[in-house]
Amino acid sequence: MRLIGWAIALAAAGLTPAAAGAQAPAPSQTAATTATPPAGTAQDATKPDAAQPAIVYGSVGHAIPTPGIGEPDGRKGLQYQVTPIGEEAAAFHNNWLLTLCAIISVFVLALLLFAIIRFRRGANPTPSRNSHNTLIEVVWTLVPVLILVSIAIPSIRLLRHQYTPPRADLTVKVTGHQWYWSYELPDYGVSFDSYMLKEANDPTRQANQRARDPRDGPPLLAVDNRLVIPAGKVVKFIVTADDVIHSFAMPAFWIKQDANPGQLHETWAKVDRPGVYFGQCSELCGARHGFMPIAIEVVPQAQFAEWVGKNGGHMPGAQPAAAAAPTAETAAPAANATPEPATNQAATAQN
Ligand SMILES: [Cu+2]
Repeated sequence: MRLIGWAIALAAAGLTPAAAGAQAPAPSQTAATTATPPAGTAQDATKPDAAQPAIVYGSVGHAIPTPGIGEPDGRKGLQYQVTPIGEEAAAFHNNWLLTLCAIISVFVLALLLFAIIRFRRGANPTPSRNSHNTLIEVVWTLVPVLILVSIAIPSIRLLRHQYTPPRADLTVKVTGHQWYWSYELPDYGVSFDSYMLKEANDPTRQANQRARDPRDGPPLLAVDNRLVIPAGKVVKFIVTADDVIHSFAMPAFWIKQDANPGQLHETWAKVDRPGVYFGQCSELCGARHGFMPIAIEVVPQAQFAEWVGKNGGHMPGAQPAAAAAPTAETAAPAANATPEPATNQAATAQN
């Protein structure tokens, strides 16, 4: 009996809140230690934040975003568009579709009010027995058809413009991962990963991850390594994923392209206005789906060349940079991009 008593006491001790409390941090610790640190930030895990190399805001890759452009600012409607396709689509939506919706809504409301008042029992005690009126029937068939045609023509024209891109000046391969993006500029020898910048007080932030500064961009949208593209050039995005389905979405460019494992999808953008633009993964891709933002910085051509050089790349025709480090970095994402069939199926099933 005494033995059983001891056994019960020991079991109870194992289940006390204190014991549970001691075990509780384990999952978060595991998550923190297994999370991949941001690659390419050249930050030393052994040094505290203060000892990390200072970021020069305003320099290429660290331009300060303009509030209200390329980021949500609480406005109703579409973000300010900076690509020809975005401008065409926004004009179609704002000038034609919204006007049409408003006219139809007001017309239907007016008809309803007229019928309710004019034909109420008090004003119209003996209802009409008419059941057909050829003219009205022709009108209410023909008018909606004409409305649909007036929507279809600009809509199909927009699709045609969107899917017949001009010749690309630059190709960027975009790969979605759980839960970050990686970018590769194959013609320039540049490839890197891009992670969301966590807030300073975020308990999941590692010692070697720098915290978000307001100059990096809004919370949940700022990233450690932005994709930098030249202004006024046609950029072709080859979009794919290496685990589950993600979606590469950049509202100010009118881009939303699914990133599927084992498939290459293509989209494009030509941005004339230099600036910083933010987007997000737009396909539910797992637990941290909401924490894999996209940040693209558009810069003049000279600054783009500077950024390529800084990232160990080279402009086409120029000799590759002497540093050997980027070569290894370039090889890593290529290996990641090779999809493993088994993982893929499991991943797709998850979606
Ligand atoms: Cu995703």
